[in-house]
Amino acid sequence: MNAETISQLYRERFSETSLILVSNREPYIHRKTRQGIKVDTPAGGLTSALDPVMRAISGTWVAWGSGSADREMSDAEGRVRVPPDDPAYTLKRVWLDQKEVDGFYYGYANQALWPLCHMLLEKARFRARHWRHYFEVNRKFADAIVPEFKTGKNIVWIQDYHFTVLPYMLRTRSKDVTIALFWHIPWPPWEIFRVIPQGIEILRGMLACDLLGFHLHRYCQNFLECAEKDLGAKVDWDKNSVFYEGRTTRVLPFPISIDYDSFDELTRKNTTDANLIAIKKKLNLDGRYVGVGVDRLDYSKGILERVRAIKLFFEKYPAYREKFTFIQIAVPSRTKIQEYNELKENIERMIGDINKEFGTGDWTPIMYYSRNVPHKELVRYYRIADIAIVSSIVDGMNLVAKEFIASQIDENGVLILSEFVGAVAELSQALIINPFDIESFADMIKRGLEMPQKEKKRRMQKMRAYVQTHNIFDWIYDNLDAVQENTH
Ligand code: GDG
Repeated sequence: MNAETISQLYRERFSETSLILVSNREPYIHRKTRQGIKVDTPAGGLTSALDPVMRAISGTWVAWGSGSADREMSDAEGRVRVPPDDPAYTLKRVWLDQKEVDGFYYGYANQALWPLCHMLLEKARFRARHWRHYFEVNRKFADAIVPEFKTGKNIVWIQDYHFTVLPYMLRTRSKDVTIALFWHIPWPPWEIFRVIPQGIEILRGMLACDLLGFHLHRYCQNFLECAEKDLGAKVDWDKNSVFYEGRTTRVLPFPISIDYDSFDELTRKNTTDANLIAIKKKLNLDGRYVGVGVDRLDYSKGILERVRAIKLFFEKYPAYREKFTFIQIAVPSRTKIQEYNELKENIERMIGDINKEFGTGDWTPIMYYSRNVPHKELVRYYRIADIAIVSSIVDGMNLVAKEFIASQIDENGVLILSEFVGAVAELSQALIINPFDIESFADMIKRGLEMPQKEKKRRMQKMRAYVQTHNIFDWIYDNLDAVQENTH
């Protein structure tokens, strides 16, 4: 599948069905700048992959209007036609004040649900006022969505953990609408989930959906167990479905992926020999092995564990000092939350100490960039790397691993991958590590750097073939296909 085939298919299939897509982040953000109003498109793979689909079927996208010029550019109902230069569908913005953003987004979504689902209970904060804002924001979204229902069939496709109670709110207002929700992070085992005080409301809210999607079968099983144990819902384990309050919800796995072709193409365009020579020269990497890590700065990504393993690698294998440089790109994220700031400080301190201990006048062991790097630049780092390290301690899927693979156009890179990321099930040709076992982790870095050329190619070819044929458009197709089976 690619953007064009899927768009063609859906133009026909959705001719009598309206699709309303719901996400926290919007696909187009209007920002005031000194030079006037500018439009940003978030770099996220999902928004850019869904955009052509929404254009083809002329749907409605409902999201939080977060840009400083968003109100100015929208009508009284928050609607604006997008893409701005070639309008094809409607973006409906929901307005949130600072208190709501703090409670709903920074509070409940990212300090309660995020750590809970990543099984890091010591980081979870369950505050009643955060829950109140979360609930109210979900209601605001419901108020924005209902007027968009058209006569005929309506499908609402909700993205992520920001909207657990929204399905129930929509269902109470319309029995006929088809509702699906895709959950982008892990779903924890019942023993963990039961800790959250609002567990019942959350499960009940989600079971108003016709379809619930998770990355992995295991997350589906965890969800079904919670529904059975906490709600007493009737679970059909063979059919992956739950019967609750007179309706059936199917709970299915859809492993997400990336726009492989775009990544491959972006790499071919932006990583000419001249580009790569220039970047290596600029960073003083000539004649050295290079490793790369790219992450949103989040405690689930195992950045500290990675840095510890690299330190041990230099201790155990001193011959690699001055011969190997690791480049860590860590995009600041959720910086209003103290936990995230502390993590940033810890990472920076640890890298500083390592650079002081091992570095020389001519060589920095770990180069650290704490900023958003545009994708066309990111692929250059992926290309100059002999190894990429993804060492999350828990991760729903992890798209960086798949992006690294798509950018290995010469099939030379080695992927070192944590056994705790969802993507590991599909990428068995990676070198698999346990990020907590730093001895073996350090040894695996050495193995990656010393892997014979033939083996590198054999492994990378297999993974590239897999990601190419299991891309983001296949994922969209599988989701919408399953949703359409459920349309009322
Ligand atoms: C959640 C789940 C699941 C990173 N740095 C830069 C940059 N990035 C982009 C990457 C990649 C994305 O951010 C990160 O995606 P991940 O999948 O690794 O992680 P989360 O953000 O935590 O996403 C995850 C995902 O949802 C999808 O369902 O896979 O498990 O946690 O696309 O390229 N992009 C740019 N500059 C950077 O510096 N442009």
